[in-house]
Amino acid sequence: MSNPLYDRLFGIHAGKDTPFLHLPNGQTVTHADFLDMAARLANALIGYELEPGDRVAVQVEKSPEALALYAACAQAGLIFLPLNTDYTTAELQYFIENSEAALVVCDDAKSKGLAPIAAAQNARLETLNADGSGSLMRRALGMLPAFEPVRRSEEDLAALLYTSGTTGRSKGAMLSQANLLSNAETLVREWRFSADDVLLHALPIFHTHGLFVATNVVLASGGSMIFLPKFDLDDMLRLMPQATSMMGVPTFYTRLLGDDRFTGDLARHMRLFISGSAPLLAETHERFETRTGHRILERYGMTETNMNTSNPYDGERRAGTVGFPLPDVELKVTDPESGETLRQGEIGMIEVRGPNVFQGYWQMPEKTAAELREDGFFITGDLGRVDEDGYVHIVGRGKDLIISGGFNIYPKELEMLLDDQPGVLESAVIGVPHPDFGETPVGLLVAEPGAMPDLDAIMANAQAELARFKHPRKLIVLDALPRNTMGKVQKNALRERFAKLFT
Ligand code: MLC
Ligand code: AMP
Repeated sequence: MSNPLYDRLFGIHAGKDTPFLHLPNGQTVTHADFLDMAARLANALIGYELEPGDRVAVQVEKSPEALALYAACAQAGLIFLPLNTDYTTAELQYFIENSEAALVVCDDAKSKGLAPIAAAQNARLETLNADGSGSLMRRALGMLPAFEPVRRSEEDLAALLYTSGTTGRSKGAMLSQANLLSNAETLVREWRFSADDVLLHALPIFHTHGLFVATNVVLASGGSMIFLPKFDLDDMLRLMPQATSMMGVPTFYTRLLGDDRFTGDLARHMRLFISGSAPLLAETHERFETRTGHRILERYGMTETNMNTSNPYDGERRAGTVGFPLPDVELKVTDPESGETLRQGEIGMIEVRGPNVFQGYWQMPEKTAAELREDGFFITGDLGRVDEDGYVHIVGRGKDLIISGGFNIYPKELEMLLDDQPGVLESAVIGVPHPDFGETPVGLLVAEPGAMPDLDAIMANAQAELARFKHPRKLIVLDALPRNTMGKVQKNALRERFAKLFT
């Protein structure tokens, strides 16, 4: 039976004893081993009486088993919903409820807190730990390593990835099999991935970058990955000589450059370094070339669209740009007010259309209609321009968003929490430059008349509610927030004023 995502990424490797995952302990998982694990998991999932199209919410550490769960969902026709391992129980509750997940898979340590949430949703709760232990694998190990893929079409949904909203709660981006496959196959061609590639993989696998860009490209090309649980500088330096390629957020590159052990020699045999998820400073690009002789290939994408543009494999990789629209991706720059297409060179809203563009937000037709035009163009929220040679430049964001080390933080979410704190009249959260994370959030508070907000207590409350990467790095009390004549807080003025806080 046909299941394009499973067939074209996983099924093509059936029976192959070729390496797929190289683990830091020296072990190798072959394609055949991996597919056996996935099939056992698919049998276990179906045993839980899940139906094709059901959502499987997964908050687990990166491991071969966690990746096999993605394959198992594809094979069983289930919608994979990966979640940041840093999310607190309060944050998870929303995703589980909103997606109406039928199964929640989490670490043993999280299961107690999630049990009532899953129960209220009539969802099953199973566990999978970083070492592969837990109730899910226990069950899977008793299953047969063979599973007939559930029939699916390219239009069926493969994944639901949550992305925060500028005004309210997170939105689940619905990604179809065709969205994922078309992008993976294009990137394999554009970036020349082959069965000879060994990708140094240190990204998390709960976001587009580590899951769909990195993993799907390696799967579609038949290559292998050095599969690290997280970015660790010592591991990166030790294992780079065994790799041919690396994908990372800009923080990976600045951290490598910050270590003298990272030399041109260590990177000499590498074929390709790719950066994305946040702006790579032209200065980092240049320092990297001076140190290693390699020009980093920068590309641009997002959860809703996978990858949209890329610098060329052959030809000039231009620092400070994100290259050209990928084949099949149409890109235009429009007037944010009128939606009219602007002339080449003018700055405006970047809109994209193509087989990579998602199907809309899960059960949010109004939000979908506001961002995805009827003619298929998606309004990215990124401001940019196309230069005279066709290179796309991202010059800013029309959306109020902070990107810290490649993770997105929506100021609105922090502001709502800060506004509720004792003694706080109002707040504004801004992103300021940070040497390691690129940007980091700072909370600016205005006290209620006569009150003295307890900043330590407020920070502790924020830390209890929010994932670690969202914690404000600093809280500052101001007399008032600067506003324009319309009463809107002038965040640009605040960003300028606090630009040098950490640099
Ligand atoms: C970790 N911390 C962060 C953080 N990551 N804080 C802010 N921003 C981040 N990104 C916390 C840790 O929990 C820790 O808290 C403290 O900061 C210092 O940790 P660290 O050891 O220095 O950080 P580390 O764990 O090494 O993580 C940094 C990182 C990681 C950059 C390696 O964040 C990372 O892998 N980022 C990649 C994100 C990503 O994949 N984005 C793709 C999104 S998809 P404490 O309390 O212990 O001190 C997308 C589309 C596209 O955007 O185009 O690709
Ligand atoms: P996410 O919603 O996590 O998928 O983040 C997507 C956002 O990351 C985009 O809308 C951009 O703002 C940003 N982004 C991704 N790649 C780049 C890049 N190469 N340069 C600048 N911003 C980027």
